[in-house]
Amino acid sequence: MKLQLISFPLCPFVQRSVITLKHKGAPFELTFIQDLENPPAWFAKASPLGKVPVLLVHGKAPEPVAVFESAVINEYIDETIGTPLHSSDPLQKALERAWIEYGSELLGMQYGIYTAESRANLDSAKNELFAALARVEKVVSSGPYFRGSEFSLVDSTFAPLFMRLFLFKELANDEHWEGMPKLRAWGEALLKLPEVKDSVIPEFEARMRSFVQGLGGVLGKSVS
Ligand SMILES: N[C@@H](CCC(=O)N[C@@H](CS)C(=O)NCC(=O)O)C(=O)O
Repeated sequence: MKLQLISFPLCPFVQRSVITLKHKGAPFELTFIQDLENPPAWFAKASPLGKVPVLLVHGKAPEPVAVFESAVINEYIDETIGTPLHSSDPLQKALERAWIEYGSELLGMQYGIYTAESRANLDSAKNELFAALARVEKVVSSGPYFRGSEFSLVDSTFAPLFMRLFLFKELANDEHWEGMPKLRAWGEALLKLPEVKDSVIPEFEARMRSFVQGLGGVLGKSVS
């Protein structure tokens, strides 16, 4: 069985699956779609919503099976490769799935920060995201990972968010962090992991900065 992950260079959702695959030490091939607005026909066929990630599972059948949605891809990887990261306790598993869903909402809020067109809108977008993060501060363990000493799928889900938050000085140095010491320590621990460091393209930081500048919002104007 060969695994082929369909990616877009800066996508945080794809990054979650790359982290999970790398954490598991699973071999996989990464295929980039460079223009998501004009994707190749095979991609439109494989991805019902036209979104990445898609995991193509090449098995015995002539055509690969296309699994879509990052959270579902991660659970498939978790169930089929190595030691399970999801808890075997149904209640703990349900809670972790819920925080994974929550993490996806936070990525949407982060995008609102990139696109805010005035200082007032940027401040309000930042306040919204940090208020949402404050709820995570209440449930995250005292470290190093979300659940405690064991890495879980919540960790692969949140690492791309932290990577982007710490990239922009305005967000990394925001005063809200002072009230969220566990969250900050969690993010810093995640970003030290090799599977997280190696989950992006080598020119990630420069491309991310120029992507945000290209969006034309206030944050992009403050990025050098
Ligand atoms: N819920 C999806 C979200 C994936 C997503 O939004 N991917 C973006 C790139 S980061 C995408 O493919 N956008 C293309 C589009 O919306 O047409 C997941 O978790 O996999």
